[in-house]
Amino acid sequence: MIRVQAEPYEFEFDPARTALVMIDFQRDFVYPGGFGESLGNDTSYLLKALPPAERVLKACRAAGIFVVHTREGHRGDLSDLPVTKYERGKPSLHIGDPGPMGRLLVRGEYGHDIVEEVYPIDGEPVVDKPGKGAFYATDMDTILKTRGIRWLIVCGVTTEVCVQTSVREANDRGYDALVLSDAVGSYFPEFQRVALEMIKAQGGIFGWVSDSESFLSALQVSHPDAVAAARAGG
Ligand code: C5J
Repeated sequence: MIRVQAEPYEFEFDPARTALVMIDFQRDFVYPGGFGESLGNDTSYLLKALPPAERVLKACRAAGIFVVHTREGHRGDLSDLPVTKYERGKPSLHIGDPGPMGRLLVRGEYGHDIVEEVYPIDGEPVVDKPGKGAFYATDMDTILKTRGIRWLIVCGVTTEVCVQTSVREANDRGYDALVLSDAVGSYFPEFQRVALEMIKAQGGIFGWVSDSESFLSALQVSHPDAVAAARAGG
């Protein structure tokens, strides 16, 4: 078992039964010109989460920890897009409208795909989800249960929307989730802080919170080469 310094208390996991879940590191959220910016957000806030998430991803890959990625988005014909989500916020651009990175939040478009730094490799399932939660209308639970996964290490964007929704869903399905505070990002610094507080409050009502360095230090004890390579950028 690997023990990570975390709040509200130590997070203990078996790497053979753990998945790293990389949530929605899509150009549409992280870069200007995508869905996130169309809602009036400053996307630069999210970029801060990428280097820590990349180190964690590389270390997990090298340590043989299972990796799953998610993407939020919709079918090209928008048949899985609720009218409520389409209309919400009265944005100047809607989901499905053309933007500089393709149609906003539509599967198969350049903007919908995952940024290069944390791009999936062979053997890492990509779960396409129409909603905020990674488990709603997806095969995420089947993928994890088939491998006997119990513990989740969570990185991604945005902290108070798709990350928190997915952690709540995971909690209800019997997973223990550890969220890495510097490897998740929000457009709103205050929401980032409060969303993490919510997860770990009441004795870890939804899960645990730590940071990428604490996670890597814990992994280093059993997998020194994997962590050294990730820290060196390998
Ligand atoms: C949002 C997400 N913020 N991936 N999606 O709309 O958090």
